[in-house]
Amino acid sequence: KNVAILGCPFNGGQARSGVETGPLHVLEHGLEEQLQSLDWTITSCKNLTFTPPASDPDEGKLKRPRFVSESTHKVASEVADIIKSGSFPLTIGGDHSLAIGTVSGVFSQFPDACLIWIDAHADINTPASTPSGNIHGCPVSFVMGLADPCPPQFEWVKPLLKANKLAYIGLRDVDSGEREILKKHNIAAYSMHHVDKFGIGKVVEMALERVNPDGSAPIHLSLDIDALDPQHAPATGTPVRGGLSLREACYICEALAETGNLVSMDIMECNPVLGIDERSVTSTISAACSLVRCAMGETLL
Ligand code: DIR
Ligand code: MN
Ligand code: MN
Ligand code: MN
Repeated sequence: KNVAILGCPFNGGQARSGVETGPLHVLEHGLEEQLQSLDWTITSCKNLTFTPPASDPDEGKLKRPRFVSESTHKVASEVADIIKSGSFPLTIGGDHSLAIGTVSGVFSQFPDACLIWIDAHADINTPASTPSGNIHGCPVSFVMGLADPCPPQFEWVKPLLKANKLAYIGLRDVDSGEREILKKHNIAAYSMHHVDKFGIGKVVEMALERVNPDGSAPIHLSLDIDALDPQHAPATGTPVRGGLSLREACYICEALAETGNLVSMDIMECNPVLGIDERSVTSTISAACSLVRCAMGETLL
């Protein structure tokens, strides 16, 4: 069991600074030691550096397109290299636009993989539908090739993700343009309503059945900490009330670990600067570390 930790102190996909300090806080919380005690060998632990271009005018509504494109391109090649070297890429954000890179890297190496996206938001806005212009609300549309036309800065992004290989859990703040996309492409999307109605166990089972019916596909997990209810993870850029309990989110991670098919994970959008006090920062970071441990084999008994 080899893991390579990729710290991505990147904030260019949204407007609130501080999210770039997420990786440092997560590592300072002792994540490496925690993974070692789960019998993982840490083959590398590096922090990428991201430098914004001198000039980065909007592309249509999209903000900081060059910075996001160059940064995520770098992440894509790092993630692909980690997989080639036989390690599990654990990518720590940074904002969720980074997933343009992680998903591109994973799917370049595992073309038949599926993607489980745990988030309050669907992050599937296109350059046309985005209400904010923040690219962290768009990464899924980019890796599916729904951005039509593809913004010139992102021509390197290949449409590697098919609609039937994507499932969401935890949604509760979905823009109207995103709803149309989810419906049009018949994407497996489980909102908090479904979690309430069926329970988290059944929801995970249904999600996996949709994207991975024969149970053999490699799985990439992309986890936005704002999927958690703000009572458990307050220090994040776009908190939305009515979210997953810490146990529900841990359960998702445990269930994915149990499949034995998890090949890569992202933990994104911890913003320590937005914690109102030390306790709210610590609870957010410690929740993030718990989720990673659950996905990487920690069990309660
Ligand atoms: C909104 C918010 N859907 C947008 N998205 C967020 O800006 O596209 N994603 N916060 O994490
Ligand atoms: Mn986000
Ligand atoms: Mn989110
Ligand atoms: Mn997100």
